[in-house]
Amino acid sequence: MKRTIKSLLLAVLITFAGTTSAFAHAKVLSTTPSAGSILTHWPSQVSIRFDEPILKLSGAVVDWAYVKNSQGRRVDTGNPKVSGAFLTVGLKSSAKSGKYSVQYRAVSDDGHPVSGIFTFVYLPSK
Ligand SMILES: [Cu+2]
Repeated sequence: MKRTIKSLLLAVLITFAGTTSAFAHAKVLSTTPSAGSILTHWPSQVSIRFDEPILKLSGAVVDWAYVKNSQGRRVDTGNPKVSGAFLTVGLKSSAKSGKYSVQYRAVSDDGHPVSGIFTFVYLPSK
């Protein structure tokens, strides 16, 4: 019991001690579509999978994801959904061939934001 309290205290101390916390916050495990992929079919959504549940605050937008075409126009439908370790945003129903970028930000359970960007190419088969 005492040991548990000690390690808890230690954990708290470490958390507040440094800017580079030893406690890893959420990392991206995979994305759908995957980064750098070439798609022949336009997906209905884009999702980012983290290694732990991400924070969801009602009434505050802390997690977001934008999908843009090469002209910088958004092709997502907005209002990304957070479900456990997944951040998902729907896409508009059709798109032109080209390169698309996905930019996202999510907040870890520990309150640290995690952001990133990746691209995929849409090249419909004729
Ligand atoms: Cu963290």
